[in-house]
Amino acid sequence: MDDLTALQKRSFELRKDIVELIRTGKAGHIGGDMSVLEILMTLYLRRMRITPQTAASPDRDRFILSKGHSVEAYLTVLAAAGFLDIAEATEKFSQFGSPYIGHPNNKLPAIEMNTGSLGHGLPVAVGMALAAKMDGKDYRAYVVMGDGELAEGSVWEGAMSAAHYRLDNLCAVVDRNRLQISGSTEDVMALDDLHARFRSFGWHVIDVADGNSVAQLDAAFAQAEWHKGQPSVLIANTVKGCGSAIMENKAGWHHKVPNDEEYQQILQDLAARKEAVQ
Ligand SMILES: Cc1ncc(C[n+]2csc(CCOP(=O)(O)OP(=O)(O)O)c2C)c(N)n1
Ligand SMILES: [Mg+2]
Repeated sequence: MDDLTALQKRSFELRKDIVELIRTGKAGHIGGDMSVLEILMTLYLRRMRITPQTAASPDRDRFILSKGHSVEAYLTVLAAAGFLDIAEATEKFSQFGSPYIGHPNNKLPAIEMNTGSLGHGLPVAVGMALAAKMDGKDYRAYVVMGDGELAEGSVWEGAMSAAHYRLDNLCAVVDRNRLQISGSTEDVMALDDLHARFRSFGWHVIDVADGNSVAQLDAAFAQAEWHKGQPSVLIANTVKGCGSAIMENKAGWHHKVPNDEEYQQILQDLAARKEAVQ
């Protein structure tokens, strides 16, 4: 089995970690955790130049999870990359006084920015990428946004400035799961043709047909690294709740703690999906 297939298989173990974290903390945005997981895995376990040893280096790649409500997936992947201990994070998740709170907390290693109020990650990532250019450094800046998040006007101010400054060291990812908190993005605030919108803002657009495929994401991030003169955006077509049919593509699973029966079903589904990866 090659490395990418092994990573794809591992995604189902990490999905189980996410479910355990949410059940212990009695809170969590499970749907968006499941859609964004492979994006975070590909970045932290394949592409980004950052390790626990270099987390404070001025040359590290920068990352912002702008859709901060997916913190459970983020903690799980940070643990898989060696930045923190998943058992400790699970035990303390959502406890009073704990650093493992319901949105990213920059008191933890590798977390650059507290997020949760949607629409702020891209503008800050633009500043990071611009700073690299001004300082003559070659680190890259990555930001992951939700598709519902794109209704925030600040995203488009950031998009405009990234193209203006030709920030080819900036790569944005849209977790295009087609749902936001209360229903379909196309009903709440329509985005299509999203590719054309980003192109018209001066971005290099890369479509990722299956945004839950580590192999497809890995190739797309590589393409973004080669592309010069423009910022790149990956439009990653993901499945909200990916991993179990009871959660998939259902707006009601945006924020939800699985009950005992749902929990058993999810574990069964994750085991079957893991088995099916060859
Ligand atoms: C400025 C702001 N407005 C509203 C919210 C409440 N909120 C939390 S998650 C969410 C939906 C986001 O949808 P999307 O970006 O598509 O996330 P995903 O589907 O990946 O979970 C909303 C409206 C927020 N966190 N910040
Ligand atoms: Mg969404």
